[in-house]
Amino acid sequence: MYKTEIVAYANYLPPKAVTNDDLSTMVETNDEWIRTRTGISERHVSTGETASDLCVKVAQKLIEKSGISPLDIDMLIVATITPDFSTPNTACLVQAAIGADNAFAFDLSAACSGFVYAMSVADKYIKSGAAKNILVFGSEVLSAITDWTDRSSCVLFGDGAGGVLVRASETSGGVIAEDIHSNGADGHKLTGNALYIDTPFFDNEKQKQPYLQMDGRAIFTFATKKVPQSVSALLEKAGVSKDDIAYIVPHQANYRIVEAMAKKLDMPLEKFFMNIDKCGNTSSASIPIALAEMDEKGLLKKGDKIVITGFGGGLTWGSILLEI
Ligand code: B82
Repeated sequence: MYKTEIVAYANYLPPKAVTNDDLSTMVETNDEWIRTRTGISERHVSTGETASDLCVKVAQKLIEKSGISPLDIDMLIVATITPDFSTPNTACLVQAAIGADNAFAFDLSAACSGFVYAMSVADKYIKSGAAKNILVFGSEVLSAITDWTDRSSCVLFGDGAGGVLVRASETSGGVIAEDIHSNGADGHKLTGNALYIDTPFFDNEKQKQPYLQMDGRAIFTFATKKVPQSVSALLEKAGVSKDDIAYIVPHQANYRIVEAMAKKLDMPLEKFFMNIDKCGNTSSASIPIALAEMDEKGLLKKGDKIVITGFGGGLTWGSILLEI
């Protein structure tokens, strides 16, 4: 059976950075309040770039870093909750832009767990022998579904994309184990961009709900309970001890969530990679953006074991053990 090896990492943030001070001129908030509650100092926002545009930038870097011919790419998966269109899917737009003419391409919707889910899918295609080279992305333009008049939510989100090239390998390493879950019954606790039906056949009396909305307390409790459980279950399945993990790369939702997770797992906070200060919460993009930054900084060392763990709307959550 093949192994799913990550051969290249890349990310792309739109150039416009919006600081907490910038936001304090738009809504009643301030830098100290935002930093102490979330860990965020600034976020990048699109000035017109769509989720596919961000992915194309990432794909070009992945192609350059790995030397792969676009014609050798078998499959593209884009995890996103902010696709350019309902159809064509974002991944097809990326396929066309990079000339991956032999690939098939689709989007995956699992909110902030999207990249973990997409890696799980890619892993199955590789392990079955159905695909050899796959581009896996997380890409979001959350600014388009953010209520910029709501001080409790507009300070949280950012735009960006990250991705990896995974390849069928016969050597050791790659995706070792996974632990993935959903709980649709609590889905209403974190929602965004509801389909609005108002037609000649139905006069909708409700308001449109285009924006991200969340029951902060409830999902904080969900994340700090379920994610440590998932990481523990993952390590137990794989027979790997916490001490053998070089880094945990969590979805960058909120600094305080990660602090609580570290405490519950009884692991040092330094093992949890964080870059929320510069990016905010970029949903499905946050883990691959973090991985590419870690790669650039030389933190991903051959043979090291790391855990990526996502949690978000759905509700969805899941963890994957990777050997670099
Ligand atoms: S919060 O409710 O305002 N809070 C926790 C009590 C502040 C410390 C809050 C804030 Br601010 C930001 C994020 C969350 C949160 O719980 N986020 C998530 C939880 C689960 C899954 C995804 C997320 C996410 O934000 O992406 C709470």
